Amino acid sequence: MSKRRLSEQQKRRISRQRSLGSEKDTAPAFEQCNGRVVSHYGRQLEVEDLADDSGRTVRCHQRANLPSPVTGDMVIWEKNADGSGVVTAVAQRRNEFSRPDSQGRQRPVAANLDVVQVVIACKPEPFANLIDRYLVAIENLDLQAALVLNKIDLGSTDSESIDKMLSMYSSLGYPVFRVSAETGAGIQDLTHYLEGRTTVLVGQSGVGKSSLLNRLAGDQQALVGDLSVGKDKGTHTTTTARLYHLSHCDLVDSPGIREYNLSPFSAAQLCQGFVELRALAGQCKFRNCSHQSEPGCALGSAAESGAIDPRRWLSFQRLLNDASS
Ligand SMILES: Nc1nc2c(ncn2[C@@H]2O[C@H](COP(=O)(O)OP(=O)(O)O)[C@@H](O)[C@H]2O)c(=O)[nH]1
Ligand SMILES: [Mg+2]
Ligand SMILES: [Zn+2]
Repeated sequence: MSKRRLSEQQKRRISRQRSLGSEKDTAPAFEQCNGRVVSHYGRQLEVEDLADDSGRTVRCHQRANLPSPVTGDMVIWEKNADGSGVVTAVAQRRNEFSRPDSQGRQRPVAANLDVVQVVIACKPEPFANLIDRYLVAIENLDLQAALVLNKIDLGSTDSESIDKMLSMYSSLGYPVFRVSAETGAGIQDLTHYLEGRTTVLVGQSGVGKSSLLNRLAGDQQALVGDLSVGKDKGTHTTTTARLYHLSHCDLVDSPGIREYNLSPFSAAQLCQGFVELRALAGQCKFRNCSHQSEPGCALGSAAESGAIDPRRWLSFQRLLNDASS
């Protein structure tokens, strides 16, 4: 057989790839999709049938050669005779939020988002750099970040410094909310902000993400109640992100993580990720400035003059120290 001729197997594979839209230019548009991935368990997907407003979901398998869909992905699926489904194409993602797995590989958590809401709590207290790490990741993905302090009903031994820190983030332009999922304090403002958007809740395990989801669901709690809060109930929600349609917004509850142990950012990603440093990074005396106490460093001068918050500067320096290149 001539080398230039494709084998029957190759031909079949190519035509299958085309029909499945696994290539960028053949991926279906959102309008063509009849399903949205609500959650996934291994290779099994729970897909919302978009044919009507019922919110009905179908258990689907995915065709083997498809890129792994994640929560929030728009898909085309077909019904099997047994009532289950098969996902045959995945639309090009508008964006995705990813984080490293235990081996340090970036794994997408959810796709097609408007906001990444970083949840912290008075207890457990956020560990150093956590918020800045999240913000660097979010800024580099070109997503909108918002900060939520939960459990304000508990107070904190250090509530003054947490408050000062949040005010600083607010002055950088980040929306900041102080709430209690327990008492409902501050929830109205947050509800207002989330309206019409798709938001993923991220943050350390135990900060109250699932509780917030429940509180935000209000009288729709039945929708999420049995699946979210607690260690014993709905165990699958602790291992995979899940999309919920509330009457006013879409929320993705993500599994808790003990730490946000990112593979190190590059220096360029850090400059991009610290919004107050972004514009300064091109103004250093040396083009290859490492921003670690070189003469003529525009960032260093700004820090010295007090134009940059000392805590943020310290955090930037620490992350720079671990920078990959
Ligand atoms: N006091 C208080 N406890 C809360 C609040 N929100 C959540 N909790 C508790 O914090 C624990 C962890 O909540 P959970 O929603 O499972 O956190 P997740 O791991 O981030 O989803 C649970 O025992 C909740 O009852 C709050 O606003 N105030
Ligand atoms: Mg949870
Ligand atoms: Zn510099």
